[in-house]
Amino acid sequence: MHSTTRSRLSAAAAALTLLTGALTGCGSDSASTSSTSSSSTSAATSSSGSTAAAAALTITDAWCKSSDSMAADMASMTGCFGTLHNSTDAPIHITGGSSPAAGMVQLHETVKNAAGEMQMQEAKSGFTVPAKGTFALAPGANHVMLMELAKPLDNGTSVSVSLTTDAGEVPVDFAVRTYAGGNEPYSSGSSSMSMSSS
Ligand SMILES: [Cu+2]
Repeated sequence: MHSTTRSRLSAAAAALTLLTGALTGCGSDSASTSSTSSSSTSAATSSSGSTAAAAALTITDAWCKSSDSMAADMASMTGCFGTLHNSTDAPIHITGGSSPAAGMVQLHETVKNAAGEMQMQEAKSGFTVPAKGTFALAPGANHVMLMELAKPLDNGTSVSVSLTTDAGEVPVDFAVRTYAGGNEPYSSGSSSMSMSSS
C-alpha cells in the first residue's frame, strides 16, 4: 500500500514536471519521454513485488473435517489439512494462526504417547515449509487444529483461517468435508488423557 502511494506520488511529480516544462517552453521531447518511462518502470516493479509476497506460501487440497464427523466429546474442535507450497528460496516458518470460526487455532502434531497410543498435541516449534518445497497436513499427522469453534462446521461449507508465518499472514480457505478418520485424542500436555473406549 505504501509503495503504491509512493509510485502515485512519483507519477504525479512526473506529470507536474511535464506540465511545468510545457508552460515554460523549455521541456524537450527527449526529457518528457525519459521521465514518463521511469515512472511507469517504478510502478511495475512495486506491483510485481507485492504479487510475489502474496504467493510465497500457498495451499492445495485444503479441507477441514466437519463437526458432525468428530467424536461427541471433541465436537468443539476439528482438524484441517492440505499441502503447503513454498515458492521462495528460503524456508517459511508457520508459528500459529487465527480464524473467525474458532476461539483458538493451534498447529498440531500426532505422536505416540507413553502408553504406545497415538495422540495429537500442539507442535510447540511450529511447522517449517522448506525452500521451494512442500509440507503435508494430513489426518493422523501434522495438521491445523481449530479449537473452541464458534459453531459447528457443516459439510459443504468453508472456513477461513489466517496462518501466521515469518513471511506474513497467509489467508487460507478450507472446504469442510465429512471424514471418518483422524480421531486421535487431544492432549494439552498438562494432564494425561482419559482413556475412552468408544
Ligand atoms: Cu489436532
